[in-house]
Amino acid sequence: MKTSKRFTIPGRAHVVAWAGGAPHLLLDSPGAHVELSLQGGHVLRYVRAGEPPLLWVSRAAIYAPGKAVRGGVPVCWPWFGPHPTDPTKPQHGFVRTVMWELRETGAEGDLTWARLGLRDSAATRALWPHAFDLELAVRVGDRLEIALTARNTGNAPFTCGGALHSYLAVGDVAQIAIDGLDGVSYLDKVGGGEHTQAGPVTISGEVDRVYQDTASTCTISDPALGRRVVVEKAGSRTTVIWNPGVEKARALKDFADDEYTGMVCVEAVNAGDDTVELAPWASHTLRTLITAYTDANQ
Ligand code: TA6
Repeated sequence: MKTSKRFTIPGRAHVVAWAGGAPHLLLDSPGAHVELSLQGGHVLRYVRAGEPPLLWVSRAAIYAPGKAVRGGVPVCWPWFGPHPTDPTKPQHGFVRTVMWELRETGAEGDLTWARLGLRDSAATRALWPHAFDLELAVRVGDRLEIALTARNTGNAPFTCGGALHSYLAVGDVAQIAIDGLDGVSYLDKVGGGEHTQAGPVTISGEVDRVYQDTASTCTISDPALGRRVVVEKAGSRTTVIWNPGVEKARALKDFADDEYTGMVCVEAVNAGDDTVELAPWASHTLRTLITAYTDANQ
């Protein structure tokens, strides 16, 4: 794929060729570095000066055409999880495995940003018979902001779900506590049933929970790394918390067996009753904002 020099901003933005075949865009602000792949519009790295990375990517991740990288912030759209009616369609929709176009890069003061886009095609319409324009805005400054705007460019309404499926890096998942979901109802995809969260979410074994009707900010307290990671969201009424645990990690070929202790997913989602209906030319934005406070800079 040809990407012209027009997106280069010295010291702030440039496109590099990547072994897996997809160009990667590197974005730098005075205090942070972000790397994203044009395949999937997939933010892979977010590192703040002097701190361990905030996003997690498996060392067993597979970088290949048509394969979503295990980690970072995969973009799931126009559905989250399995297709509502057709199990032969790809899990988490189809946009995380196709090439997006780079539309703009910019830098001003402490902020560096990029806009990527994806429009419907014969291939997407074969999977989902609607016309759309998707835009992903990535902004890095004192935090990482990722905004996915979906616009219905057809002449009939459609309903879509989706997720910004963030993999956050933690020092030891067994020691973390996630605040922000106390009292929220969730579907337990591991043990089954619907439950109500009591206090912070802690992780001991596989956790796969769909928290419903919540707009809350989640804060991950990570004593092993001496930091709190704050995951805000907007345009999302569902939050998913996922850690595969040892067995599921072992079963995933792009997830090294021992890595489940170093990550947790805190995902800004719209699924189930929280999907969005868009009239012709209407749009909806799903947003996640990630930052961290270390014990040193509380
Ligand atoms: O967000 C949690 C989840 O739906 C889990 O059930 C698990 O499947 C995870 O997403 C990863 O999905 P993937 O298709 O990327 O392997």
